[in-house]
Amino acid sequence: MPTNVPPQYREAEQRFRDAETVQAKIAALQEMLQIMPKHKGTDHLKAQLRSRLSKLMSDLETATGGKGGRTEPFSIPKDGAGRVTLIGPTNVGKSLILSNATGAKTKVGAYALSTQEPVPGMYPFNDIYFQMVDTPPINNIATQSRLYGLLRTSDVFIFVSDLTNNPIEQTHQSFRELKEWGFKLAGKTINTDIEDRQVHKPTLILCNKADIPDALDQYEIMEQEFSSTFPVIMASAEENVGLDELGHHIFEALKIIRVYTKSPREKLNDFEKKEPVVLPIGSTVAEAAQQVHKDLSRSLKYGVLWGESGKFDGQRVGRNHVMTDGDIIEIHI
Ligand SMILES: Nc1nc2c(ncn2[C@@H]2O[C@H](COP(=O)(O)OP(=O)(O)OP(=O)(O)O)[C@@H](O)[C@H]2O)c(=O)[nH]1
Ligand SMILES: [Mg+2]
Repeated sequence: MPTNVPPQYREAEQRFRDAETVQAKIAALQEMLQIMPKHKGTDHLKAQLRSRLSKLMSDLETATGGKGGRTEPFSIPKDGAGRVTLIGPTNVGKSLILSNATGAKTKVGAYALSTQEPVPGMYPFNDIYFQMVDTPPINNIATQSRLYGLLRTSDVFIFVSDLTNNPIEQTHQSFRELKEWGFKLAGKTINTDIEDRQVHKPTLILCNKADIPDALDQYEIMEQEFSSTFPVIMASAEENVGLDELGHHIFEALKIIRVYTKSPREKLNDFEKKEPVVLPIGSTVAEAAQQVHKDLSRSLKYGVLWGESGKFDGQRVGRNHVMTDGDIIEIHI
Protein backbone atom coordinates (compact mmCIF):
# COMPACT_ATOMS: atom_id res chain seq x y z
CA MET A 1 0.00 0.00 0.00
CA PRO A 2 1.54 3.36 -0.98
CA THR A 3 1.81 5.62 2.01
CA ASN A 4 1.09 8.85 0.20
CA VAL A 5 -2.63 8.35 -0.45
CA PRO A 6 -4.99 11.15 0.62
CA PRO A 7 -7.15 10.71 3.74
CA GLN A 8 -10.33 10.42 1.64
CA TYR A 9 -8.87 7.23 0.21
CA ARG A 10 -8.52 5.73 3.66
CA GLU A 11 -12.11 6.69 4.42
CA ALA A 12 -13.35 5.00 1.24
CA GLU A 13 -11.25 1.98 2.08
CA GLN A 14 -12.88 1.83 5.50
CA ARG A 15 -16.31 2.03 3.85
CA PHE A 16 -15.27 -0.86 1.63
CA ARG A 17 -14.34 -2.96 4.68
CA ASP A 18 -17.57 -2.09 6.48
CA ALA A 19 -19.78 -2.60 3.44
CA GLU A 20 -22.51 -5.16 3.93
CA THR A 21 -23.82 -5.35 0.41
CA VAL A 22 -22.08 -6.04 -2.88
CA GLN A 23 -23.43 -2.73 -4.19
CA ALA A 24 -21.88 -0.80 -1.32
CA LYS A 25 -18.55 -2.58 -1.87
CA ILE A 26 -18.63 -1.68 -5.56
CA ALA A 27 -19.41 1.95 -4.77
CA ALA A 28 -16.53 2.16 -2.28
CA LEU A 29 -14.10 0.56 -4.73
CA GLN A 30 -15.13 2.97 -7.47
CA GLU A 31 -14.50 5.82 -5.10
CA MET A 32 -11.08 4.48 -4.15
CA LEU A 33 -10.12 4.23 -7.80
CA GLN A 34 -11.22 7.80 -8.40
CA ILE A 35 -9.36 9.22 -5.44
CA MET A 36 -6.13 7.34 -5.96
CA PRO A 37 -3.32 9.66 -7.11
CA LYS A 38 -1.92 8.94 -10.57
CA HIS A 39 1.70 7.86 -10.47
CA LYS A 40 3.75 4.74 -11.07
CA GLY A 41 3.67 3.65 -7.46
CA THR A 42 -0.09 3.13 -7.60
CA ASP A 43 -0.31 1.14 -10.86
CA HIS A 44 -0.20 -2.25 -9.21
CA LEU A 45 -2.76 -1.37 -6.54
CA LYS A 46 -5.05 0.08 -9.19
CA ALA A 47 -4.92 -3.13 -11.20
CA GLN A 48 -5.80 -5.10 -8.07
CA LEU A 49 -8.75 -2.86 -7.29
CA ARG A 50 -10.00 -3.07 -10.87
CA SER A 51 -9.89 -6.83 -10.85
CA ARG A 52 -11.75 -6.92 -7.54
CA LEU A 53 -14.29 -4.53 -8.97
CA SER A 54 -14.96 -6.62 -12.04
CA LYS A 55 -15.27 -9.76 -9.91
CA LEU A 56 -17.87 -8.04 -7.71
CA MET A 57 -19.72 -6.76 -10.77
CA SER A 58 -20.06 -10.22 -12.19
CA ASP A 59 -21.11 -11.63 -8.78
CA LEU A 60 -23.80 -9.01 -8.69
CA GLU A 61 -24.99 -9.86 -12.15
CA THR A 62 -25.22 -13.55 -11.31
CA ALA A 63 -26.95 -12.85 -8.00
CA THR A 64 -29.60 -10.72 -9.67
CA GLY A 65 -30.14 -13.32 -12.37
CA GLY A 66 -28.73 -11.06 -15.07
CA LYS A 67 -27.34 -13.99 -17.03
CA GLY A 68 -30.10 -16.44 -16.17
CA GLY A 69 -32.40 -18.04 -18.67
CA ARG A 70 -35.56 -16.20 -17.65
CA THR A 71 -37.24 -13.49 -19.68
CA GLU A 72 -34.78 -10.77 -20.55
CA PRO A 73 -35.78 -7.88 -18.28
CA PHE A 74 -34.08 -5.36 -20.57
CA SER A 75 -36.43 -6.07 -23.43
CA ILE A 76 -39.63 -4.26 -22.55
CA PRO A 77 -42.54 -3.99 -24.98
CA LYS A 78 -43.18 -0.45 -26.15
CA ASP A 79 -46.34 1.25 -24.99
CA GLY A 80 -48.02 4.65 -25.05
CA ALA A 81 -47.15 7.70 -27.13
CA GLY A 82 -43.38 7.21 -26.93
CA ARG A 83 -40.62 5.68 -24.85
CA VAL A 84 -38.65 8.07 -22.65
CA THR A 85 -35.78 6.62 -20.70
CA LEU A 86 -34.29 7.99 -17.51
CA ILE A 87 -30.52 7.68 -17.62
CA GLY A 88 -27.65 8.88 -15.51
CA PRO A 89 -25.09 7.98 -12.89
CA THR A 90 -26.02 6.20 -9.69
CA ASN A 91 -27.98 7.87 -6.89
CA VAL A 92 -29.16 10.91 -8.86
CA GLY A 93 -32.85 10.13 -8.27
CA LYS A 94 -33.95 8.29 -11.44
CA SER A 95 -36.02 5.76 -9.54
CA LEU A 96 -37.72 8.33 -7.35
CA ILE A 97 -38.64 10.30 -10.48
CA LEU A 98 -40.16 7.23 -12.12
CA SER A 99 -42.06 6.35 -9.00
CA ASN A 100 -43.46 9.87 -8.50
CA ALA A 101 -44.21 10.52 -12.15
CA THR A 102 -45.88 7.19 -12.91
CA GLY A 103 -46.69 5.45 -9.64
CA ALA A 104 -44.72 2.39 -10.83
CA LYS A 105 -42.98 0.47 -8.09
CA THR A 106 -39.24 0.72 -8.34
CA LYS A 107 -36.62 0.58 -5.63
CA VAL A 108 -35.32 3.92 -4.38
CA GLY A 109 -32.12 3.64 -2.39
CA ALA A 110 -29.86 6.01 -0.50
CA TYR A 111 -26.94 3.80 -1.57
CA ALA A 112 -25.26 3.35 -4.93
CA LEU A 113 -26.44 0.93 -7.65
CA SER A 114 -29.88 0.32 -6.20
CA THR A 115 -31.50 -0.29 -9.59
CA GLN A 116 -30.34 -3.44 -11.35
CA GLU A 117 -33.02 -3.83 -14.01
CA PRO A 118 -35.10 -1.38 -16.01
CA VAL A 119 -38.61 -0.67 -14.73
CA PRO A 120 -41.33 0.79 -16.97
CA GLY A 121 -44.19 3.03 -15.90
CA MET A 122 -46.89 5.06 -17.64
CA TYR A 123 -46.65 8.84 -17.33
CA PRO A 124 -50.00 10.56 -17.89
CA PHE A 125 -49.81 13.84 -19.79
CA ASN A 126 -52.69 15.84 -21.31
CA ASP A 127 -54.93 12.89 -22.29
CA ILE A 128 -52.07 10.63 -23.38
CA TYR A 129 -49.43 8.45 -21.76
CA PHE A 130 -45.70 8.25 -22.27
CA GLN A 131 -43.86 5.08 -21.36
CA MET A 132 -41.16 6.11 -18.90
CA VAL A 133 -38.37 3.65 -18.14
CA ASP A 134 -36.07 3.70 -15.13
CA THR A 135 -32.66 2.14 -15.74
CA PRO A 136 -29.58 1.01 -13.85
CA PRO A 137 -26.80 3.61 -13.75
CA ILE A 138 -25.09 3.96 -17.12
CA ASN A 139 -21.64 3.42 -15.69
CA ASN A 140 -22.52 0.06 -14.12
CA ILE A 141 -20.40 -2.32 -16.16
CA ALA A 142 -22.48 -5.34 -15.13
CA THR A 143 -25.57 -4.11 -16.96
CA GLN A 144 -24.07 -1.82 -19.57
CA SER A 145 -24.27 -4.01 -22.63
CA ARG A 146 -27.94 -4.81 -22.12
CA LEU A 147 -28.76 -1.23 -21.20
CA TYR A 148 -27.31 -0.19 -24.53
CA GLY A 149 -29.95 -2.21 -26.39
CA LEU A 150 -32.73 -0.59 -24.40
CA LEU A 151 -31.36 2.87 -25.11
CA ARG A 152 -31.41 2.21 -28.84
CA THR A 153 -35.15 1.58 -28.66
CA SER A 154 -35.84 4.78 -26.69
CA ASP A 155 -37.39 7.81 -28.34
CA VAL A 156 -36.13 10.39 -25.83
CA PHE A 157 -33.40 10.37 -23.20
CA ILE A 158 -33.95 12.13 -19.91
CA PHE A 159 -30.52 12.59 -18.50
CA VAL A 160 -30.83 13.03 -14.74
CA SER A 161 -28.11 14.94 -12.93
CA ASP A 162 -27.76 15.45 -9.20
CA LEU A 163 -27.39 19.16 -8.42
CA THR A 164 -25.61 18.33 -5.18
CA ASN A 165 -22.88 16.20 -6.73
CA ASN A 166 -20.74 18.01 -9.34
CA PRO A 167 -23.50 18.09 -11.95
CA ILE A 168 -21.38 19.65 -14.71
CA GLU A 169 -18.64 17.09 -14.44
CA GLN A 170 -21.19 14.28 -14.05
CA THR A 171 -23.04 15.35 -17.15
CA HIS A 172 -19.95 15.77 -19.34
CA GLN A 173 -18.60 12.43 -18.18
CA SER A 174 -21.85 10.58 -18.93
CA PHE A 175 -22.30 12.32 -22.27
CA ARG A 176 -18.77 11.28 -23.23
CA GLU A 177 -19.66 7.71 -22.36
CA LEU A 178 -22.87 7.79 -24.39
CA LYS A 179 -20.93 9.19 -27.34
CA GLU A 180 -18.42 6.37 -27.02
CA TRP A 181 -21.34 3.98 -27.33
CA GLY A 182 -22.24 5.68 -30.60
CA PHE A 183 -25.19 7.81 -29.48
CA LYS A 184 -25.59 11.30 -30.84
CA LEU A 185 -27.34 13.38 -28.24
CA ALA A 186 -29.46 16.06 -29.75
CA GLY A 187 -31.23 18.81 -27.99
CA LYS A 188 -33.23 21.46 -29.64
CA THR A 189 -31.96 20.96 -33.17
CA ILE A 190 -32.57 17.31 -33.99
CA ASN A 191 -34.22 16.50 -37.27
CA THR A 192 -35.61 13.06 -36.58
CA ASP A 193 -36.98 12.77 -40.12
CA ILE A 194 -33.58 12.38 -41.65
CA GLU A 195 -31.46 11.05 -38.80
CA ASP A 196 -31.03 7.44 -37.73
CA ARG A 197 -33.41 7.20 -34.80
CA GLN A 198 -31.58 4.28 -33.21
CA VAL A 199 -28.61 6.46 -32.35
CA HIS A 200 -29.81 10.07 -32.66
CA LYS A 201 -31.66 10.80 -29.46
CA PRO A 202 -33.44 13.96 -28.41
CA THR A 203 -32.09 14.54 -24.90
CA LEU A 204 -33.42 16.56 -21.98
CA ILE A 205 -31.34 17.37 -18.92
CA LEU A 206 -33.26 17.08 -15.68
CA CYS A 207 -31.45 18.73 -12.77
CA ASN A 208 -32.70 16.93 -9.70
CA LYS A 209 -32.57 17.50 -5.92
CA ALA A 210 -33.29 21.23 -6.24
CA ASP A 211 -34.76 21.14 -2.73
CA ILE A 212 -31.30 20.81 -1.17
CA PRO A 213 -29.54 24.07 -0.10
CA ASP A 214 -27.12 25.51 -2.69
CA ALA A 215 -28.66 23.40 -5.45
CA LEU A 216 -30.09 26.50 -7.13
CA ASP A 217 -26.64 27.98 -7.71
CA GLN A 218 -25.63 24.74 -9.34
CA TYR A 219 -28.75 24.82 -11.48
CA GLU A 220 -27.80 28.24 -12.80
CA ILE A 221 -24.36 26.96 -13.71
CA MET A 222 -25.89 23.95 -15.45
CA GLU A 223 -28.15 26.25 -17.43
CA GLN A 224 -25.24 28.39 -18.54
CA GLU A 225 -23.27 25.35 -19.59
CA PHE A 226 -25.93 23.34 -21.44
CA SER A 227 -29.05 25.34 -22.20
CA SER A 228 -27.87 26.57 -25.60
CA THR A 229 -28.00 22.95 -26.79
CA PHE A 230 -30.37 21.05 -24.48
CA PRO A 231 -33.53 21.84 -22.57
CA VAL A 232 -32.39 22.10 -18.93
CA ILE A 233 -35.15 21.51 -16.39
CA MET A 234 -35.02 22.06 -12.64
CA ALA A 235 -36.71 19.41 -10.50
CA SER A 236 -37.05 17.87 -7.10
CA ALA A 237 -38.37 14.34 -7.21
CA GLU A 238 -38.57 14.47 -3.44
CA GLU A 239 -40.97 17.42 -3.49
CA ASN A 240 -42.66 16.63 -6.79
CA VAL A 241 -41.43 19.79 -8.46
CA GLY A 242 -40.66 20.10 -12.18
CA LEU A 243 -42.30 16.87 -13.30
CA ASP A 244 -45.16 18.68 -15.12
CA GLU A 245 -42.71 20.87 -16.95
CA LEU A 246 -40.83 17.72 -17.85
CA GLY A 247 -44.00 16.41 -19.50
CA HIS A 248 -44.19 19.43 -21.81
CA HIS A 249 -40.58 18.98 -22.85
CA ILE A 250 -41.09 15.27 -23.51
CA PHE A 251 -44.12 16.05 -25.65
CA GLU A 252 -42.11 18.55 -27.69
CA ALA A 253 -39.14 16.25 -28.04
CA LEU A 254 -41.36 13.44 -29.36
CA LYS A 255 -42.61 15.76 -32.12
CA ILE A 256 -46.14 14.42 -31.95
CA ILE A 257 -49.66 15.84 -32.07
CA ARG A 258 -52.90 14.73 -30.44
CA VAL A 259 -55.96 14.60 -32.65
CA TYR A 260 -59.44 13.93 -31.31
CA THR A 261 -61.62 12.02 -33.72
CA LYS A 262 -65.36 12.38 -33.66
CA SER A 263 -68.10 10.52 -35.42
CA PRO A 264 -70.67 12.63 -37.33
CA ARG A 265 -73.33 11.06 -35.10
CA GLU A 266 -71.94 12.74 -31.98
CA LYS A 267 -73.08 16.27 -31.27
CA LEU A 268 -70.26 18.75 -30.80
CA ASN A 269 -71.76 19.99 -27.53
CA ASP A 270 -71.72 16.46 -26.09
CA PHE A 271 -68.27 15.66 -27.45
CA GLU A 272 -65.69 15.05 -24.78
CA LYS A 273 -62.03 15.50 -25.68
CA LYS A 274 -60.43 12.24 -24.59
CA GLU A 275 -58.31 9.39 -25.90
CA PRO A 276 -56.84 11.24 -28.86
CA VAL A 277 -54.93 9.48 -31.61
CA VAL A 278 -51.24 10.31 -31.48
CA LEU A 279 -49.51 11.13 -34.75
CA PRO A 280 -46.20 12.58 -35.90
CA ILE A 281 -46.20 16.33 -36.53
CA GLY A 282 -47.28 16.99 -40.12
CA SER A 283 -49.86 14.20 -40.26
CA THR A 284 -52.99 14.52 -42.39
CA VAL A 285 -56.70 13.84 -41.95
CA ALA A 286 -56.25 10.54 -43.83
CA GLU A 287 -53.49 9.47 -41.45
CA ALA A 288 -55.64 10.29 -38.43
CA ALA A 289 -58.47 8.19 -39.89
CA GLN A 290 -56.02 5.38 -40.56
CA GLN A 291 -55.05 5.34 -36.88
CA VAL A 292 -58.68 4.89 -35.89
CA HIS A 293 -59.16 2.06 -38.37
CA LYS A 294 -57.37 1.23 -41.60
CA ASP A 295 -60.62 0.91 -43.56
CA LEU A 296 -61.74 4.31 -42.36
CA SER A 297 -58.89 5.98 -44.21
CA ARG A 298 -59.78 4.20 -47.45
CA SER A 299 -63.43 5.17 -47.33
CA LEU A 300 -62.82 8.68 -46.03
CA LYS A 301 -64.49 11.34 -48.19
CA TYR A 302 -63.83 14.48 -46.18
CA GLY A 303 -63.41 15.75 -42.66
CA VAL A 304 -65.00 18.52 -40.63
CA LEU A 305 -62.54 20.28 -38.44
CA TRP A 306 -62.42 22.31 -35.22
CA GLY A 307 -59.03 23.51 -34.14
CA GLU A 308 -55.99 25.58 -34.91
CA SER A 309 -55.24 24.08 -38.30
CA GLY A 310 -58.60 25.25 -39.63
CA LYS A 311 -59.58 28.68 -40.90
CA PHE A 312 -62.83 28.57 -38.94
CA ASP A 313 -64.72 26.11 -36.73
CA GLY A 314 -66.53 23.39 -38.60
CA GLN A 315 -64.46 23.84 -41.76
CA ARG A 316 -64.72 21.08 -44.36
CA VAL A 317 -61.27 19.71 -45.19
CA GLY A 318 -59.87 17.13 -47.61
CA ARG A 319 -57.91 13.99 -46.78
CA ASN A 320 -54.54 15.71 -47.27
CA HIS A 321 -55.22 18.56 -44.87
CA VAL A 322 -52.35 18.81 -42.35
CA MET A 323 -53.54 18.79 -38.75
CA THR A 324 -52.17 20.43 -35.61
CA ASP A 325 -52.11 19.43 -31.96
CA GLY A 326 -55.50 19.49 -30.26
CA ASP A 327 -57.62 19.45 -33.44
CA ILE A 328 -61.01 17.73 -33.44
CA ILE A 329 -61.80 15.98 -36.70
CA GLU A 330 -65.13 14.52 -37.73
CA ILE A 331 -64.62 11.79 -40.27
CA HIS A 332 -67.15 11.43 -43.11
CA ILE A 333 -67.25 8.33 -45.25
N1 LIG B 1 -33.41 15.64 -1.26
C1 LIG B 1 -33.68 14.91 -2.33
N2 LIG B 1 -33.34 13.61 -2.36
C2 LIG B 1 -33.62 12.90 -3.47
C3 LIG B 1 -34.28 13.48 -4.60
N3 LIG B 1 -34.40 12.53 -5.55
C4 LIG B 1 -33.87 11.41 -5.04
N4 LIG B 1 -33.40 11.62 -3.78
C5 LIG B 1 -32.74 10.63 -2.90
O1 LIG B 1 -31.54 10.21 -3.54
C6 LIG B 1 -31.29 8.82 -3.28
C7 LIG B 1 -31.16 8.06 -4.58
O2 LIG B 1 -32.40 8.02 -5.24
P1 LIG B 1 -32.72 6.92 -6.35
O3 LIG B 1 -34.00 7.31 -6.99
O4 LIG B 1 -32.62 5.56 -5.79
O5 LIG B 1 -31.48 7.16 -7.34
P2 LIG B 1 -31.14 6.38 -8.70
O6 LIG B 1 -30.64 7.40 -9.66
O7 LIG B 1 -32.31 5.56 -9.13
O8 LIG B 1 -29.93 5.45 -8.24
P3 LIG B 1 -29.43 4.04 -8.94
O9 LIG B 1 -30.60 3.13 -9.03
O10 LIG B 1 -28.36 3.56 -8.09
O11 LIG B 1 -28.92 4.44 -10.30
C8 LIG B 1 -32.47 8.36 -2.43
O12 LIG B 1 -32.08 8.41 -1.10
C9 LIG B 1 -33.56 9.37 -2.72
O13 LIG B 1 -34.48 9.50 -1.66
C10 LIG B 1 -34.64 14.87 -4.52
O14 LIG B 1 -35.22 15.48 -5.43
N5 LIG B 1 -34.31 15.53 -3.37
MG1 LIG C 1 -32.52 3.59 -9.32
